[in-house]
Amino acid sequence: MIGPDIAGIADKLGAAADTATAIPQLAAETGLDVDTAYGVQAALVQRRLERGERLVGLKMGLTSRAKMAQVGVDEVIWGRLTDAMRVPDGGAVNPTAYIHPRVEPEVAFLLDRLPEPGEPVGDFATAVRAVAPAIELIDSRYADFRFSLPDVIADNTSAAAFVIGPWSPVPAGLDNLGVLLEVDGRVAQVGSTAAILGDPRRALDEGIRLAGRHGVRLESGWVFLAGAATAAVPLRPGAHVRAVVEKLGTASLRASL
Ligand code: 0L1
Ligand code: MG
Repeated sequence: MIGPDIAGIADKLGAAADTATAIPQLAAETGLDVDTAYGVQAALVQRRLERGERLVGLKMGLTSRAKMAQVGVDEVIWGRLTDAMRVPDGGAVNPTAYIHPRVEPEVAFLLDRLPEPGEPVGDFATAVRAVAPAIELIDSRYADFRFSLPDVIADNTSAAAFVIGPWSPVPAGLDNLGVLLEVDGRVAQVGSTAAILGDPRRALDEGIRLAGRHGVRLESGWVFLAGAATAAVPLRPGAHVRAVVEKLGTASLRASL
């Protein structure tokens, strides 16, 4: 039996991102399942690497109930981050370069000494060198931000850009820190790091486990976005967005007009 055309689907998703043009969902029509969708994601990111981008980390998606409810999907997923997706803290993005950008407050880890594949993270402070507040900019390449689980996995879990705030040493607890997402100085979302799988440290175990199933090993020096603490909000032209995470500080970005 002939399977889905992985390269062809990756080309469609890549072109949608490059031209900021939404496309219809692909999974049902092409017979994509979760495993094949991760193959599409690898091919999609490979296109970026072939044009000179570097793999700099991993992100977890749908780690909170709010996010799962927002998109109608109920499994944790992971995607790949490249250097071209990183926006300096306080920097600007052009919202017209995206289809329907949304922003969400996250917690980032700077990875250090990770366990062997298949092993759980024993000592978190050994595996993670530093933590930071972060903003993820997500942009589904599918029309109306609607997709099935294989669709969103193939689309690199809607990854588009990210901002990392100042790194701090790993604090004693990360499991119930207050989180705000402010837009133009007003609070748009309120949450807690507890929304990230009960404790964002759990996201690292999940990332190692789930990526390992597809032969991907996390590396020292990589960034790891543990997941969003609230639902995502649309990024409007001219908006100033700030994520505030208790004990960790802030990360911000501006959308140009
Ligand atoms: O980072 C995320 O949680 C996004 C995962 C994909 C779902 C979405 O696009 O909202
Ligand atoms: Mg996210």
